[in-house]
Amino acid sequence: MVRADKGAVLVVPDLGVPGPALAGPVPAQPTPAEPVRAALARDGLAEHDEGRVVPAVGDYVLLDDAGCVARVLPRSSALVRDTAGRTSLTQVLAANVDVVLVVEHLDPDPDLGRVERLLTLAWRSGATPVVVLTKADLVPDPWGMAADVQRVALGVDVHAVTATADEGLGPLRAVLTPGTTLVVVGPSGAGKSTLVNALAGRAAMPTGERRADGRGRHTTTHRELVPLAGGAVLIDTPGLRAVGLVADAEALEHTFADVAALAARCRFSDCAHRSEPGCAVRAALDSGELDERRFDSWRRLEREAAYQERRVDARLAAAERARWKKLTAEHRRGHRPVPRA
Ligand SMILES: Nc1nc2c(ncn2[C@@H]2O[C@H](COP(=O)(O)OP(=O)(O)OP(=O)(O)O)[C@@H](O)[C@H]2O)c(=O)[nH]1
Ligand SMILES: [Mg+2]
Ligand SMILES: [Zn+2]
Repeated sequence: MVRADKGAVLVVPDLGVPGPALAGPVPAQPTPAEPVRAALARDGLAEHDEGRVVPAVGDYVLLDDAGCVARVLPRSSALVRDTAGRTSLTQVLAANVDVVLVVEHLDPDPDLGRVERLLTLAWRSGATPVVVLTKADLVPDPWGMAADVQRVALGVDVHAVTATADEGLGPLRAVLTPGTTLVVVGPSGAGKSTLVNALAGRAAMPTGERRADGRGRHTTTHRELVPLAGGAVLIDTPGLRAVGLVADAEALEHTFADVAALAARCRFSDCAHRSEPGCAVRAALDSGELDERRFDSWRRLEREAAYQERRVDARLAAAERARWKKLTAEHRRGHRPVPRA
């Protein structure tokens, strides 16, 4: 099985898992060449260019005889984030992942809004999210804190772990079945690489000390595939600074199933949940059934998703206009009177 990794391809042991068939020569493992980068350079593509499928970490790729990427195979899932760049709207963080481990530290306190944001990203990817709360050893009541996080992670398994002492990793190891791909996402310093190393049973990724203010140092600077002896694959990623959301209504409804259920009970289907009569969301906020933080978080992510959608629409419209302009110009050229000889 050949998969795209940081600028190269990596041969992941083929364990007879149903997957795309490979054509062409399979390079010896690990591949020292840089076929992915070569393909990008050849085609003049940036890593997150749109309009062409550019290999991302985790992609299955077909190589040509020269060992260059000839084709990226269709993705079963893709973890995508919004980029603020002008030339590109989205960036594929990882492709063909089965499980997204949303990694959040217990010390400093977990950021519930960030967990909700990453869960939405994960739901949208098509993979199954799992929340991993790290540094359980640094807090007196990790289970109480995990219960608080569980309240915002509906329908998602939440585990508190101490990766440095190999505590609480059992349920995660159970997920590492042959052929399964997991990606870790979360802020810098949360302990993603430490977790990857603990699950891999070797120091596959360098880890970093936290700064005095508890923030991370952005130790991991690229995304990397880490194949495990048992046949599962982990993808480590750099700490996400600000994660732009590429959400859709469905992903948000997954993350905020409680709010969505309330909103469905409002008298008006286009209720803005401000002061409309018969607003079930307002009633839940007033009674304390729904807390303001979660409501605000939902609102913010909904706004972002709507903005993202408008941006995509505007881009599509601009592309369509450009296409027509080109067609019209070609048409005119085609009908230009031929000068007499
Ligand atoms: N006490 C304690 N420290 C931990 C635990 N997990 C990770 N750490 C420490 O947290 C620091 C940051 O860990 P990393 O694994 O480098 O964090 P990261 O999420 O990969 O960070 P970036 O690569 O910057 O995104 C290191 O000093 C780890 O030893 C834990 O369970 N308990
Ligand atoms: Mg790291
Ligand atoms: Zn309402």
